[in-house]
Amino acid sequence: MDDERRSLLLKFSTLFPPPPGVKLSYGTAGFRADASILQSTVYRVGILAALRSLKTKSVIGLMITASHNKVSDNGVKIADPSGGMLSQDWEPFADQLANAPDPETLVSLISEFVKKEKITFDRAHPAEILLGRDTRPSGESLLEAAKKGISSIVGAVSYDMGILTTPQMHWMVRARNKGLKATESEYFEQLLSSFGCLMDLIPNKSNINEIEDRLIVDGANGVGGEKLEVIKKNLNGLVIEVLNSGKEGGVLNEGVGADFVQKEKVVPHGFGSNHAGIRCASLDGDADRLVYFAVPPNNSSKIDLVDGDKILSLFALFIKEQLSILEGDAKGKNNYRARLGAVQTAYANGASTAYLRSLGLEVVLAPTGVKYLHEKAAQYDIGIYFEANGHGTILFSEHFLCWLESKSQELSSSSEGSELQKAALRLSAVSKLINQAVGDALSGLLLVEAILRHMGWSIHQWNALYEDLPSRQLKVKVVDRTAVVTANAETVAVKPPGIQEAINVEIAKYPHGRSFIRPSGTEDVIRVYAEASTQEAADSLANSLAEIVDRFLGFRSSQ
Ligand code: G16
Repeated sequence: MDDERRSLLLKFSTLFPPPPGVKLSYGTAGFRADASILQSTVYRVGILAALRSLKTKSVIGLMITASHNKVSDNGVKIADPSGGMLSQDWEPFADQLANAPDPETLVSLISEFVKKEKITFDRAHPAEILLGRDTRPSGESLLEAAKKGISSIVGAVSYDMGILTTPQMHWMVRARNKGLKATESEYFEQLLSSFGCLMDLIPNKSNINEIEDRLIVDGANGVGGEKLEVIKKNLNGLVIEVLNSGKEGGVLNEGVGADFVQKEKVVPHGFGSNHAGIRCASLDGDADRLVYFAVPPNNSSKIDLVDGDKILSLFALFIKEQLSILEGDAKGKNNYRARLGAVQTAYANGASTAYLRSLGLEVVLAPTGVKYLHEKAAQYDIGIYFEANGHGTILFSEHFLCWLESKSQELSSSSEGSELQKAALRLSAVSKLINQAVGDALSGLLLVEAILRHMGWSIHQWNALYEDLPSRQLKVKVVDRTAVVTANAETVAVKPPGIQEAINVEIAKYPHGRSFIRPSGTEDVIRVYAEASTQEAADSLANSLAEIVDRFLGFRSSQ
């Protein structure tokens, strides 16, 4: 690195000293911590984004969000050229950058890395970074730190895309690198036109009249509700009412939002028995997660939760149906048997995995974090991945989309208006509606709504696809969460020694018991999951594991 670059880096980095005594890690979805200690980290991630752009000669995204975390937290993550998460082989460098104790160490780390990765500085091809943030009050000043980090690399340019959902940022980066226009209006346009196309293809239009056309959405007091307000008036056949939009004075993710609804299984703030019988959905703070729920008519705060596993099941059923229609083209010249697979995590309810297998799908497990699920889903012609918490999407391979395109052409001349042609058109519309870069609550919601109308199903009929095994999730604060190390897609704890044996003894006490622990990658806690044949048994198994965590790791307090 030449002297001009070195001195610019040194000059700016002295303005962003790291917080003393804090060690941060890139984690499940980027760096997350209390916003007050993140200036230096975000500044350094700005540098990282510029280097990543130079290395890949592509546009990179930098998003400031802490998604489901409390409002006082914030975070930062990178969207790679494909629109997916930062390549995992750059995560150790991200950790080193964030934790470099002083400007000199930081600059020599960067220098060595630039050399090792053969990153070249070419004034004709500067680094380009799209910037976005969610609605957190700390976002604005953190964005300034990111801009400083980017401009610490000579010639790098950033474009502030404003307040966005995280999936919008991933979508924009993907679109830009494909040479397409990538503004928010193009994103909305793609969602609206593909949703409209699916609605036009509904086989029995009377289905639409049989189901409630109203959907009440809990916006988590975050960015998702705001964006839904923009598009809702253009959705024919769907009436959306947004509660907890953030305008009513509620706090982001506090007693609201997909994480709260899925974990606590109670109505979010603002919902009550007046919503009984109406389909309800909940987004998380940056609208990358989606769950549905129904409020029971009996004034109880408990809800019927329709989680990410059920969204996955609904999508799988619909796609399988369309593929089966196409596979039945007896006269077709250009037939193909697509490989359809589902990816879940250890949190997936056992009943959902059994249901997906009963549909004939291959089901594989990945560790928590969409970066792991996405990678596995990309190995199929159509790979559907979902975490139980509502984070997921459907990936279509280029190979499959090329085949679908040529099949559609064949059908448009041989079978215009046939069921075969409609199946091809539906799959093509799904591939445009559903975000190919990352899980997206807005596009997921529109796909759920279109499929429910296609099936003529109420939320209760959808929920009855299978019955969830009772489960419980807890989080336990410990002194050092990194003391827990897991294997086999987080189903086994290999460290600290002896903990898995203690867990096994507890699990053996419960019929159909299944349970695991894992360190969170977004909060400073150990997570506990338990499943058993009754709710009491699942609660008791989860509590026993929390006590084991306490015994092995030093308990502070549980929530
Ligand atoms: C992020 C990740 C998800 C993950 C969740 C919880 O979600 O994108 O894949 O399931 O964190 O992770 P952990 O259990 O490690 O804390 P979000 O919506 O917060 O970005």
